[in-house]
Amino acid sequence: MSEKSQSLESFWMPFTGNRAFKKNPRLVARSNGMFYYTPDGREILDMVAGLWCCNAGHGHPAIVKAIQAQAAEMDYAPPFGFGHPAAFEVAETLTTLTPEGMNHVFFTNSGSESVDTALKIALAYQKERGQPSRTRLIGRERGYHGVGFGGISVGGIPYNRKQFSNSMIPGVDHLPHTHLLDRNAYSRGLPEFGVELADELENILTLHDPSNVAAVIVEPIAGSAGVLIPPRGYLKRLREICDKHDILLIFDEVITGFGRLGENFAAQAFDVTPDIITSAKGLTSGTVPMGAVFVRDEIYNEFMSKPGVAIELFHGYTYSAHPLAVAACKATQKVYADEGLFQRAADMAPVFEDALHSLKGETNVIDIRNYGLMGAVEFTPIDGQPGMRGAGIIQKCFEADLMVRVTGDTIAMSPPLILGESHIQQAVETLRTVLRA
Ligand code: PXG
Repeated sequence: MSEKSQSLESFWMPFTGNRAFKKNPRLVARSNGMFYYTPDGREILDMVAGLWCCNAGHGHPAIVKAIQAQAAEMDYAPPFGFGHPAAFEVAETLTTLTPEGMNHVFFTNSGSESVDTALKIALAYQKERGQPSRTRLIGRERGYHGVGFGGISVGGIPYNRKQFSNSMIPGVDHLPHTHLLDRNAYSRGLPEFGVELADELENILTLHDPSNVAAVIVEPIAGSAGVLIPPRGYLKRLREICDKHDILLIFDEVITGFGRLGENFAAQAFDVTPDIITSAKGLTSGTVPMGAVFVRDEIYNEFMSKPGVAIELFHGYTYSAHPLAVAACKATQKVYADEGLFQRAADMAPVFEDALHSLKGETNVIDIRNYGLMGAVEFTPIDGQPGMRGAGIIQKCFEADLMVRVTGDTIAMSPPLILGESHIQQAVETLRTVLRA
């Protein structure tokens, strides 16, 4: 390699402290199964599935083969006004995984695009059905819905909004977050306290009048904010309030979809059916960028019920249903089904839970929480330097051959669904050693 090609300067890295990273880069060059490999050959246990996405593990031969074959067969097909058969086929397969009555899917290329697509569908639907005053959107504090203007507007992570504060879409309110550390610390599975936080939705609706509200969007489990599990009964209550006022409920399942919680979607894990589900990540096991937005039949049918054959929704992407993504998706879904990976996630969840909770009492640990194969350990922040402890811990973990995700002073884990008990033990004992050092 030339001197120039070795420089890290040209790539402006996303959501990364570029200067800190470039002084001390954490590079991975190869992956297989549960592991990444550094350029110098160190084996790193991947307890985040890349970035919450590689649910089938890395380099699954059937998925690799499908992508290679598709690249040779047809590189690209225009999705506006033309189609390719596999896109329709995979759409039909995917809608067998959704709750009943959700049989239509719009393809995107990422979670952010899925969210902005869902918000636009919700707004357009309200107009289509003759309720044009329903324009307001409701998100939640600490919610993460990607980085589009819609997503950051309904999102509730202060840093993601601060640099763009004057450019949010108008008419958005936020529910309170549900992270009640003092009451729910060390909950296993759904926390006991906090269902009443859903009632704040009624207050927001009273303020604006429900006839002005289009949709509520929440992550069933908030991922980026540090794995915030919904209090028992909370999502059901949100659903009831939305039903009462004829408001759409959107579940952002970019992380919770495709087996993460031991079911197809969180909708099934929590037995609450939203009107729209956004997804990405596990859809293709992270192999090729792809997102999908699932809608209830009533929504799709509303758009299709008007006379004429004109375009029903003025929205779409050059790469919607890209052939490589479709091939990857089809192969990924087959791997999930053939290998029973969602059930495997359900089977491993109690082992994961016990191992994580064994860290209770370690230095600076103030909370441990988990559901399915999502888990988090929260630490006391260093005085006046929030986030510094978390940043130090992931660096030390990486040096000890373990990849975990950090958000503030919380370490999150969201491993590939193929993991075994030995991986769980390795991860937890590595973290324990790091915390004791
Ligand atoms: N919604 C949710 C719930 C997500 O978790 C997105 C939307 C956006 O997806 P894209 O594909 O546009 O990135 C996400 C993405 C983290 C982290 O810090 C989480 C995500 C992305 C990057 C980092 O944990 N989730």
